[in-house]
Amino acid sequence: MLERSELADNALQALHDEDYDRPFNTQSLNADTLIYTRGRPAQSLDGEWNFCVDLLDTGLRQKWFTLLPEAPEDRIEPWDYDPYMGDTVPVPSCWQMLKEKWYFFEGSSWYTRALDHTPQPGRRQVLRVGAAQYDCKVFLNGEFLGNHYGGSTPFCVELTQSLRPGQNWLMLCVNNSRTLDRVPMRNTDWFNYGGIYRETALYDLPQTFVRDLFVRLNRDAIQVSAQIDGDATSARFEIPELNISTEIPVVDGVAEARIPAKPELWSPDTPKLYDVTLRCGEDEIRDRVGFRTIARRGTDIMLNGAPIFLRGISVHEDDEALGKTTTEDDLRRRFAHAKELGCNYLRLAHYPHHERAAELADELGLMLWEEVPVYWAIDFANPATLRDADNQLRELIRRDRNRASVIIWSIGNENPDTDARLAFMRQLAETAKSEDPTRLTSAACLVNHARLKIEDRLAQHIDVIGLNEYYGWYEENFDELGEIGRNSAPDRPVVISETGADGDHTPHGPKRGLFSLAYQDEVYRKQIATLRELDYVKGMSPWILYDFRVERRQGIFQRGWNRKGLIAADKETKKPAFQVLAAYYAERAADETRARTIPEGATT
Ligand code: GCB
Repeated sequence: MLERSELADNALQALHDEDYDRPFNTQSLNADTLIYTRGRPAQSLDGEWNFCVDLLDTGLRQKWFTLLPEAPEDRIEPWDYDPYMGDTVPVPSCWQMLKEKWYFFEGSSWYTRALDHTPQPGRRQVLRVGAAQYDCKVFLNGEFLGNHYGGSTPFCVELTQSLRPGQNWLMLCVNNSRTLDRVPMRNTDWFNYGGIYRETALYDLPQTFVRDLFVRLNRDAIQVSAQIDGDATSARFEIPELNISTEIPVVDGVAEARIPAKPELWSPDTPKLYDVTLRCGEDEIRDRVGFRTIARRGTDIMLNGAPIFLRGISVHEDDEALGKTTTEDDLRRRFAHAKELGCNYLRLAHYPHHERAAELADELGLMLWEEVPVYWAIDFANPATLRDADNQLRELIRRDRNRASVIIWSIGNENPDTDARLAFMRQLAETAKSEDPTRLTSAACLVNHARLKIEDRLAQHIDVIGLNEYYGWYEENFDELGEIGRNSAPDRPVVISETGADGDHTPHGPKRGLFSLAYQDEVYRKQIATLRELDYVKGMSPWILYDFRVERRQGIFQRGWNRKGLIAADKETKKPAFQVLAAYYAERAADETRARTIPEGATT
């Protein structure tokens, strides 16, 4: 099909053109086209979409997006894809979880659905996709509207100019190939899911609307920065509970104000949130925002001016049945387990998780580390890769910078200490500070195993040194961990961003030695005994809350799973190490409460 149609310049062009995708790799949908959508009415586009996997990229070569609905018997060419009939899949979902034959499929897939539209004069229509893994090209009624890179951040595309009255056809080409220039690259220790796996929605906006809003505490004031699209001279900002109702002038599309205020501070113990509204002309966005400060002082992490210890756990976005698709129940269960463990903090590894996670953490009083997938080997010398990583970081920050729960932006994980990597990561650290100067930056840094010392040039460019160490697992000699502790004198806080061991809880699991539950339990005990002696360690997020699916683990005890979870992949079965960590965190929490309630100088 189409090889012989007038769409190709000559009959065989589509078969010979290996640059077929170049016109569509524009990355034109990015942080600058993102729209802040919290509190806005939306028309959900979730539900059944027509679907087809496309291993050979025939769709882009043949321009499937130009196919317009035509009854099969009226067609004058044989179609290689039927966008308007045939297989459907639910959106959101990961295709691997839907059919066995799609389990290992990596490549392009096509999603098509109808969109009914009644045009209203003076309104603008915007499609928002919560996340599509990894590259997504958007077409409407045969027209290419834009392309997004990055598998875990949202993107928006304006449809206004291309929408027709009546029925429209929306087609998304989603590609999850692992390539050298992407972020992450080809090799990861998690499963490479594919698809539109977060919510899709249509927003109906007035001509002039609020594109972006950033609200935060700045000493004795609330600082508001908003970006307005269209003509506006002022916007009204309100926090009724604080008696704030302020008209902010809009100059060149920017509204900026510093409003004196003394809000009750957000903390894990008192997760206080305020209703916040910004109105501009006919447009309005609403959010619930908490106010707090987070800073570093020497080797301390200070929350609202007082030192804290981050009692954390790492977590992936992974589910036995749903893959990367996240549900409200799943998030609530995850946070309930974290609380049961005694956590006040979670590391959302290794990519931006569903935005609902930070909203819920705001409500429940949990602090978060959020991360971009600059993981292991990345093409650090490639400017296109840097542009992609930088954009993913901006999108994450713009999505979540009104969430009090988020205290750390992490810019990478276990990257080799080369000059190219340092330049790449310094740029990301600068981006994080320019997008949001109110939070801490971090990255999982390196230990010099030969010199037994924390040694990573990146450490100077971030606020908190994340450290992944697996003494007792990948590193055999446990005593070396204590030695690293003694040999290192970091000038800023260290958080143990990972440590742990696999434990196979199934009947296949061994009774002792590596992969046994007893061994995992023992590693936790030893880690805790060593780390508690290091006064610059200001938190930990052991690896990991739940077992998770991964292609690169095929040992007899792994069988396609990373089994370092404190809870098995069923998200129910707790392993004994869970209680070991819970006991330590209970002890730390009790110490903190005692320190807060006993006046300084008093003896017990
Ligand atoms: C790490 C990685 C993490 C892996 C973990 C492991 O250092 O950061 O992604 O899953 O170790 O289990 O080996």
